[in-house]
Amino acid sequence: MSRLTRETRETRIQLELGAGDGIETGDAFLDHMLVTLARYGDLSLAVAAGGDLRHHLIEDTAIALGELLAAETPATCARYGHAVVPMDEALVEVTLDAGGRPHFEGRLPSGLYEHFFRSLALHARWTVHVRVIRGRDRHHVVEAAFKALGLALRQARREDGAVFSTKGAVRTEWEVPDAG
Ligand SMILES: [Mn+2]
Repeated sequence: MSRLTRETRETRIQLELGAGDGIETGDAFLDHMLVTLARYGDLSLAVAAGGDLRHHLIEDTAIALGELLAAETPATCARYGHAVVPMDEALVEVTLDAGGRPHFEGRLPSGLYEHFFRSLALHARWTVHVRVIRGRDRHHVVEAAFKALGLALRQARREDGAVFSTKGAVRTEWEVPDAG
């Protein structure tokens, strides 16, 4: 099990991965999305978080989770993941490369959650492409995006026994940074 605590004057985020249980951020929709990501991504994730503003809480949770996943994804992972998830009228595709190339492409109908996806991708050192194929209900579109990300990262983080790169390396080892 690994832990990460990130504390600033704006937020305090505590994460546990591997044997974690319980997600409590004080924001019901963020909790709902993190529970979804953990379930679809096969992450035993615990989150205890709080902050001054919803924007800071969502952004800093994404940063902390990205840093923890960067440290806890094996260099010999399958690296790529892809999923297309329907949720009623919404249909969202996520394509993921966990090979140490931080990049985000895509639009979500929520600035806060587009920011979450970008912060998570950059801090996890993933390439993430999100494509909203269709959808009218913002809740459905964002939730389908979290489900698709979870399924994609479940594939990408799976141990594959060898480094999947023509360069022979996907990244060097990363330390989990200190809070701040
Ligand atoms: Mn829902």
